[in-house]
Amino acid sequence: MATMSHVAKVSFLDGQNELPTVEVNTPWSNAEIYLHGAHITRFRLHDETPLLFMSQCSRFEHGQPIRGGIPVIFPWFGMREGLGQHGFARTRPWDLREVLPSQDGKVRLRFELPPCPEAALIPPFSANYIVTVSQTLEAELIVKNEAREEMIFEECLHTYFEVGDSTAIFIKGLSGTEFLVRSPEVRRNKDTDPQIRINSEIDRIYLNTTAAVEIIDPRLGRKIHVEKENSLSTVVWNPWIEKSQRMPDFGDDEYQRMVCVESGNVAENQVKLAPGQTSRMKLRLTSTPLT
Ligand code: TA6
Repeated sequence: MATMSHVAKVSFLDGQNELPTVEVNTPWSNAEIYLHGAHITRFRLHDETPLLFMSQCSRFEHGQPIRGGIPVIFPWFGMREGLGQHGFARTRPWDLREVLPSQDGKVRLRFELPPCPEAALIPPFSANYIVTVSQTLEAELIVKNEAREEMIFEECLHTYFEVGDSTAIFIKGLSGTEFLVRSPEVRRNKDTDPQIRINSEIDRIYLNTTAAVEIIDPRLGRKIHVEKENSLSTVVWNPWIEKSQRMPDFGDDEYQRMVCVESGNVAENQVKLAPGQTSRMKLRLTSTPLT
């Protein structure tokens, strides 16, 4: 166990199924990241309920996504015929390249996606993921086009939030924004409600929005703040009853304690990078007590 400075501690541990993890303890918070998918599985402010939801039924297996936390979705969002759902970044092992504690107690970690067979599907690129743990959790996905041709991709930090009761929360920040739903058929709507409430399955891709989102949770007495940079899409998802029962790595009743508010660039907001160009999409999460 390495002590990186008197105010923060970084430990390298075996997680579930002996997958390697990095645990970060700061004066304000505790975080856990698996090298598998560079997957943040825990972020909690001391003496608070964890901010991120983790399924009790999650798999921790090579080639399988972890259910909960922040899956890194890249280089595509959704299903690709014969290629699977939500890209390959979340099911590959990433390399931990840097651990940078700072005297103010923050810890910054840089992960890099090493070459992998699936990467041959798209032009040469480099992908780095910077996680900064403090009173807030910051995650930044940095993609550089290393090819001599344009690179087009989708990206999404598919964040699962822990809530006291998903039917009691209010999600604010997306009112008046257009969104896509994809089932039973693709439809484009405009959200005219002042806030989102959950009382059935919801799976909406909000488009062309840079808005911060607030999840107001009266049951846990907190407000979760979801801020983003260089992201035009926000996805809101709760599987509800029937889909929860169909998901083998998700408990039948876990839809009651989670909501996904995901920050990315998907569908018509896909990213187009010229040769040598770099994109930097950033997410910042924290929570404050409901006064
Ligand atoms: O982000 C919403 C979504 O695209 C849903 O349609 C649902 O499939 C969810 O992602 C989870 O996908 P996964 O591949 O992790 O089961």
